[in-house]
This record gives sequence, C-alpha cells and structure tokens, in this order.
Amino acid sequence: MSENGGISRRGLLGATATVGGFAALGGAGAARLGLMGGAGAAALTAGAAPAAAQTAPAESATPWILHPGELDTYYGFWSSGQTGEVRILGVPSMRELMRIPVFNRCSATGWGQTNESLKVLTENMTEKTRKYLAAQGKKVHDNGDLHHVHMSYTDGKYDGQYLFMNDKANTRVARVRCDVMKADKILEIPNAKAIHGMRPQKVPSSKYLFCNGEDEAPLVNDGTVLDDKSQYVNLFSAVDTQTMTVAWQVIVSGNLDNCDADYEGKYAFSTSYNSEMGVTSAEMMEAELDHVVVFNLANIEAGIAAGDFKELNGVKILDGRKENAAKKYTRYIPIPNNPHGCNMAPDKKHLCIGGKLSPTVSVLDVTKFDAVFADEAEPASVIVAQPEVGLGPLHTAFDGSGNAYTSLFLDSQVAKWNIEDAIRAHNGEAVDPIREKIDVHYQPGHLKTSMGETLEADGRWLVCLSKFSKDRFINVGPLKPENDQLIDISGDKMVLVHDGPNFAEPHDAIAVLASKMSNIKSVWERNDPFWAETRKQAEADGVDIDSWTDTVIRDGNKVRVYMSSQAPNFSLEQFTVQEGDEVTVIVTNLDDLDDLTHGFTLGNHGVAMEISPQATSSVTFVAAQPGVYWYYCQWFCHALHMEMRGRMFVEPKAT
Ligand code: K7E
Ligand code: CUA
Ligand code: CA
Repeated sequence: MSENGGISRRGLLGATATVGGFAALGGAGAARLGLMGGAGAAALTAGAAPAAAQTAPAESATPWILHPGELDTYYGFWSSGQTGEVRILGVPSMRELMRIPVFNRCSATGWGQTNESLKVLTENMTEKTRKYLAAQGKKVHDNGDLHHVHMSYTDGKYDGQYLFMNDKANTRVARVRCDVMKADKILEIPNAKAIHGMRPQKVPSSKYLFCNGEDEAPLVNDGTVLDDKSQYVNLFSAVDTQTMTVAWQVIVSGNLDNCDADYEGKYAFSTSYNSEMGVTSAEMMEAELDHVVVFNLANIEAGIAAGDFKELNGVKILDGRKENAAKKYTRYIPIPNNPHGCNMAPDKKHLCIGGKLSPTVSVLDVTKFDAVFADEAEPASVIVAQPEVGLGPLHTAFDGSGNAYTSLFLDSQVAKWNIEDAIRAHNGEAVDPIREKIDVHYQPGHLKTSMGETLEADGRWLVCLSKFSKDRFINVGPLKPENDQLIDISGDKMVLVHDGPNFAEPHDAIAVLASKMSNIKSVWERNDPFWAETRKQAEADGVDIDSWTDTVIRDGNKVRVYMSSQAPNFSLEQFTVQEGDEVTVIVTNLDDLDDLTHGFTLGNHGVAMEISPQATSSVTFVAAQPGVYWYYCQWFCHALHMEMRGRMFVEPKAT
C-alpha cells in the first residue's frame, strides 16, 4: 500500500515542475488549468486521505458500495483466461485497479517488447519452442491462457510474497513479485503438455508449485508416435518456487485437470477426467468412474534421492502410474464422473471434488490417506460423503465455519451445503446437508470466498465467476463479457449484491485481506534486479544510469542511447543513428514521486514502454528507415506532458 496515501497525483505535480526547471510555469496560470497543483489542489484532496478509510470504519449497510476515496478491504487477484494477464480488483467494490501482463503482449507497458520483459519471457523456454518461434520470425509467444492465480503461503496463510499463475495454451507457469506486481520468472515446463491445474504447497511454506499437465502426448514427442497409446503419458510437475525450475515430474495414469495441496505438507492431489486415456469426447466419457490422484511428497522425494527416475530434457521423472503402486508415489481414488474442481477445506481435513457429469461432490478425508499408502485401507474408503448438490458441480469454496459453496454450471446456481451434515447423511442419518441455493447469471465456473483457500477463511464474501452474461448488461455485440458476481455470505442467507462485467475470461480469483499486502512498493528501488542486465551493460559503457544522463554509445552497428526522464523532460531531445543500426534506448525515470510514471513511444516504429518511478526500461529495434522520427512520453505526467518529446534522426546509409 502506498505510504504516500494522502498525496494525490495532482498535488505532486507542482512540486515536480520545479525539479525539471519549469518552476515559472507552475504559477497562477497553470494552477487555473488544474494541472499543476499547488496549495489549492492539495486542499481539495486533503479530505479524501485514504489513511482514514483504512482504519476499519463501522460497516455501512451497503459495504460493497465504496464512495469516492474509500478503499477496498481485500485485494482480488483475478486470472484472465485467454487474455493471458492477471488483474487486480478491489473487493468488495469489484473495481478493476490494475492489470499485470504476464503471458500476453501489453501495448501500455511494453511487456513483451522491453528487453527486461523479454528476458523473463525467453530465459526459461525449451529449445523446441525457441526453434519453433524462430521459424515464425518471433521471439516469444504473445498469447497465454491463464486460468489460475494463487499466492505463496507460509503455514497455510497468505504471505504476500508471490503470485503464481499457469498458461494452459503454451505449457508455462509464471511468478509475479508482489512488491512491484511484475512477473519476474516465466518457465516453460518441459515434457508436460498444457499446464492447467496449479497450486502452491501450503505448509510449511510454498516450496513447491504443483502443476498439472492436462494433455496426453507421447513422452518422447518427436513425430514417430500417433496411435500407440501405450506411449502416451501425462505429467505432474513440482516446480521449485525459489529458482522456478522443475524439481521433479511424475508420470500418472489418466490425464490431470485441477489440483490442490493439503494443510499438513504431506500430499498434493489432482482430478482426472480422462482416466480412459481417450482422444475423442466419447472415449473420455466412457467410464463411470474416473479418479483423483494423490501424490505422496515424502515418498517421491525419497524416490528421487534413491535414483528411481529417468531424466528427460534435464528433468527427473518418476513413474507413478497405477501399475507402479508398490513404489507408493501415488494412489488413485475412484470418483464419479469426469470430475473437475479440487478444493481443500480450511478445516485441514476435507478435500472436495466437483463431479461435473455426476451431480455430486465427493468429500475425501485426507487424514485417511496415510492408511491408503500403507495399504491398510482401500482408496475408496477415504470418501466420507458424496452429497447431491445439483447439476454440473465444478468448484467448491469455503467459509471457515464448516460450510461449502459449490458452483453448479448446468443449474446456474451456487449450492451452499454443510460438510459435517453431508458426512452424517452419508452415514445414513436423515439430514439434508443443503443449506440454500442461489441463482447466478449464468453458468458459473470457479467461485471464491474471501481468504477461503487459507486457514484464515473469513466467510465474508463470495465471488462467483459466471461464464455467461447474456441479458445482464446492455448489448455490446455478439461477444459478451463474463459476469463476476459478488455475494454477501456473512448472514444466514446468501445475498447477491453486485454484477461485475469482465473481459475474457476470468476462470479463477483469490481475495486477500489488504493487511497481508503491506510490502507493495510505490517506487522502485534503483538496484532492483529487474534491470540488472541493463545496469551491467551501462557499467560496461561507463554510464551512470542513476544520474541524469544523455549518453549515446556506438558499438559497431549497435547504438545504445541512454537517457533520463524527469517531468516534463527527457534528458535527450535529439539523437542521431545510421540506417540499419540496431538501436537500444535505455530510459531511467529519475522521478521518485508516487504515481509519476513516464513512457517512451517512438513514432511509426511500434515501440512503446512504461517507466515507473525510479525504474529503468530499455527497448531494442532496427532503425531501418531514414528520416526524422519523434518520440514522446505517453503516460500523462505533467502539464507539459505533450511537450515531453524529442527526435530520432536516422541518416541514410552512406553509398
Ligand atoms: Cu474450472 Cu481451468 Cu479452473 Cu476454468 S478451470 S472454470
Ligand atoms: Cu512524461 Cu508524460
Ligand atoms: Ca472420464
């Protein structure tokens, strides 16, 4: 959270003007324009100081309606599906606060174009993908399919350090630093295909990130095998979250869909809808029962230590298929029918599996897994309840008071049910575990309770991510928004309080108490590792990027243009290169005020990037066409923002 909470952008700009040597313009005339601030502007904003709103005011009758200047109590981290980014929404207002580009190309920030982001996007890519992209004349994929976003844990609680997310489209996972809300690691997982379900370990900490490969493929996928199914595999991957490298993989029977981890640090578990290993829709629905795979972390680590693996593309792979049960890496719990959601309750005991084609949720008692691995109990014996909740149960969320909330895709409802009552009913008692059902609009996928995936589940809010919005909003054409609905679950009755249209296609979200996010910065630190390579190059060039600099270095046909920005100026208002030069522009934003971002956009070159306070960003392109080209700052920063520009002159090649 901002340390400078009470100071507004407007209030700051007057002060900034003097830094750039434009103090004279900060006078009465500019103040009348409302752009330069000064005493009047500061007075205007003083009443809205967020610091006051943060001290938990008495809750109003409509706490989801925040008035101007009021702050949300939760950070919502939303996935965006095929958009490939993460979004930050305030909960309960459901206001979109920020977008974090991860797997996508972002025009506003230059993600996917700056050298710093390209390093993140390319450094942990497989050789096969590198070659594929080269054949397309590209360096990176510019799409992703980001279904799941989860935060790192310490002792089963959010620790505010990292967010993790998957890319189903291109078999990747990523890590976002919560201090600056930028992705710092992106890893393409070798051997596996289509990372879908993804969760961090919860206890004792998020040492591993568990990643499900959804698509079956030959283990050695070199174009020699199509129909020999005996060579098709699915892989469960554990990624070391510190290094963001694959620690180990396990071959499983069937495919993998969603996953979760327990609160003891012993097990991870994944649903499989294709135990049949079918390749057509009909084949995938043949069996009455599919399964949940349970992974025994200690046994897997012992197997690795004992050398019981083969290595492929630098990754240690164990065999956890059914026929290898004696190794005790995995167990398979039979579950009806093409199950989907996999959600561990904060009671530390119950794992809830959405039946999808079965109208049931299967409740597994994870404290019984030890006996199953010791071969003292049948796998099916861990199922302690199987309540019928409605049609198309996908995902389940929890309120921390023993109730579960399951999304019913086909019924377009959320079913609230009680876990203990479901167990009693399963044991033959005449109790109905269903507490209530509420209509949602329409076809819900994931649903999320505030803090519900942690030991601090607080039962305050439920967000239901509806896939269809149809008639809920004025028509915007054949492509419609999703509808993220906010439901108040603090009382006996669920109350739908807000419709939140959202662009394609949030699958999943988490809501994290704002107090957990105290390490978010407003200004970068100059020695941040994000631009360490750029800094190294500057040092080699004898350029001090921490000071006002306007240095152009020629290195053969490579030209490095170092400039600083400080509102409302670039240090360089002009530079000259030769036709055919490979030009790298390195901009350091020396402004250190909250919210004072500059940009660099080079006309007709498709070049644009953001430079936040105290950041360094760089971009490389070939100056292929002679002429005069203006560059400008595209982030509104100052009354003289329009004037914050300069010229690149490209001289024709000498003939
Ligand atoms: Cu159900 Cu990809 Cu989590 Cu979508 S998955 S809904
Ligand atoms: Cu600097 Cu706009
Ligand atoms: Ca199936």
